[in-house]
Amino acid sequence: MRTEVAIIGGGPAGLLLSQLLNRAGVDTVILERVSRDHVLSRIRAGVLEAGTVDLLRSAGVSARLDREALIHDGVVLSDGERMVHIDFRALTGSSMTIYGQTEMTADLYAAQDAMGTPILHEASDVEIDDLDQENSVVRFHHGGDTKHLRCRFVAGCDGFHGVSRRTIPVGKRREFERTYPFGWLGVLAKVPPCHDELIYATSARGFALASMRSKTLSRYYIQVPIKDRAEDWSDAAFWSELTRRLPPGPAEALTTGLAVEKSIAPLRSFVSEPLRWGNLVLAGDAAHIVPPTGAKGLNLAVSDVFYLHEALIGALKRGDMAGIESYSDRALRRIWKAMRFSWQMTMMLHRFEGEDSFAAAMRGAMLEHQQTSETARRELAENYVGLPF
Ligand code: FAS
Ligand code: PHB
Repeated sequence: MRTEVAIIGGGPAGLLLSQLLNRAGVDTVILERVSRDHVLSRIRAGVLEAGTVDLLRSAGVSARLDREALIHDGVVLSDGERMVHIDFRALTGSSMTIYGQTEMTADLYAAQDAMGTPILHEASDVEIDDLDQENSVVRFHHGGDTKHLRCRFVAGCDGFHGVSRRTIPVGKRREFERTYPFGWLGVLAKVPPCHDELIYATSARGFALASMRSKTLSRYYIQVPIKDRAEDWSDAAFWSELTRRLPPGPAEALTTGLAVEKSIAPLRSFVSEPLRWGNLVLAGDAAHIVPPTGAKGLNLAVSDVFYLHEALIGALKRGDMAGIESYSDRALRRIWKAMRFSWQMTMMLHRFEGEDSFAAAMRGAMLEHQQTSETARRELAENYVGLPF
């Protein structure tokens, strides 16, 4: 088998990169470890930056999003008493789009099918060789056979647990990590949202987030100890705890119901540098992980893809390697700023086991400052809606 770009991973990063490259006349093959149904069963991100929507539009995959998505001009930060509105539109002129990652991924699969792009699901034992040669080889098992895919570039879009990052020699990788002693227990329920915008709530009992997918489908999270298991939480226990962490108005407005999905996501800050090793280039969770507190994970994968698709088209269509040579530094500049924002939102809103009264006082002072300073709100809004690509 031969292609120009072998893409490891059929999640949002791999699919969007493939779609953009195919539209520019660059051939790709996508190798995905699990079935398509498994990829589409994942409930993950739900909030898209304007830059993400723009890139989806230029990739020709925004028709359903334009029909179905909600546009939000702000979010609410709250503690037991206060609800502080961060008005994106007034502060930045931008807004956020509510559209599930699952829907975005389904739209990308449909577009790639229409392109006739080879997407090999349940491809296993992927190994990447000859990254220092003119052409590289990706070896893998599929359909009972061992296959070899020759290619000019390999795009590692295989997430945190993928093989791509680990193909870069460990002595050549610089890794930065912060793990948090708690996770987010997330529930998806077919109930109307309790508020018209997202609420990031800090409380003495821990963090909670009221989000949504539509006006009839809500997504809620509560901070739980990292040792908790989703099956230990009944729906009733979840709704009761969420109600105690939300501010009074939304808590009273909360509609509870059957959890159609319930899972715990660990929180981690992680960056691996560089994003390139010979013909291998990393994008998305394969290179970095942010805690979801800043709604940056998916959006950061998209900005990586924005830089990477330009670089690959330059190299393959014009023989210009400048974009490939500068890709890692260019993407990392935006990655680190999103990493900082996501870390700060996590530290500012979560309660740490055994913390002293000073830490709680700092959270209170943070919210007070957001409430009284337009400058503080503008800084938060600028990062939340997404820094320029
Ligand atoms: P992905 O992990 O989505 O996709 C990688 C793909 O590669 C997967 O389909 C995987 O099966 C495949 N793969 C792995 N190893 C392979 C191999 N060896 N060979 C072939 N294929 C392989 N972000 C937010 O903004 N908000 C959220 O609320 C949020 N919640 C999340 C909850 C969870 C449980 C997780 C894990 C992530 C969450 N994220 C959230 C972040 C998430 O949205 C990611 O940022 C986004 O999925 C990144 O997309 P990709 O880089 O494509 O990685
Ligand atoms: C979600 O709706 O899943 C969501 C929204 C905002 C976040 C994290 C998750 O910061």
